[in-house]
Amino acid sequence: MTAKALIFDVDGTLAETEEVHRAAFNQTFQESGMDWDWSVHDYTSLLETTGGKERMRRHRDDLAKVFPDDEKIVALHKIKTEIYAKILSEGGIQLRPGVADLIRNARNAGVKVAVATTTSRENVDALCQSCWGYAGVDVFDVIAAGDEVDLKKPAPDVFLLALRRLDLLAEDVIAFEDSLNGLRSALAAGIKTLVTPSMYTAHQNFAGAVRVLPDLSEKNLPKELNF
Ligand code: XBP
Ligand code: MG
Repeated sequence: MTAKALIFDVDGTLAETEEVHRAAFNQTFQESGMDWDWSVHDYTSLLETTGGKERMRRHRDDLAKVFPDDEKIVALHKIKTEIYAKILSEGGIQLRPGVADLIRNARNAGVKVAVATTTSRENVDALCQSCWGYAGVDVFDVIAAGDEVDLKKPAPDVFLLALRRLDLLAEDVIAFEDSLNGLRSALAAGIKTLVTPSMYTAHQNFAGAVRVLPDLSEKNLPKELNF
């Protein structure tokens, strides 16, 4: 399983950020005078829809409402992104075990590291600043974000974009994902994928993954990834 690059999902894989996203959504709803308030249970099911705007549209449609309309959802999502960045800037999150070492060791060994995420580049930067103290481009060689592609995960688009930017083939890389939508996306791009389930995805079935690991600590990694 030798690789020229590692491609990481962000939410749930680098850190348990979905709890921060959920808090940011709920604060947005409250500040906007809405009665939406997503519990962990609600959010587990809502996460089947990737992307924050798409998730809000789905919730509105589930309620069979017309408000908030799509334009309002774009405005709500802007507020949510600001709140998310603020929570992270206050030190609201830590990387999952093994992530920092794996990324540092890979780079030191000349293996490239990339991101393929549903969230925005803005949110990747907020996480990198909070956890590494650097912008995303200083932590990763390549960033491919959800707002840069036509179709979000489980479509392969964001992984294909990461491969193009790395100038590598699918067979040259390994992906790291925490969710079934992410696994499907990476597999559809033809990429071998390791899964580290997160708090919202532990119940999912990861058939097709090369490994399912509790986390990315050195002791759990296949020897080819102990750089
Ligand atoms: C993560 C997501 C994202 C975040 C919110 O999926 O679906 O939508 O929940 O981010 P993955 P935005 O980990 O598979 O990439 O609100 O910026 O869309
Ligand atoms: Mg994820």
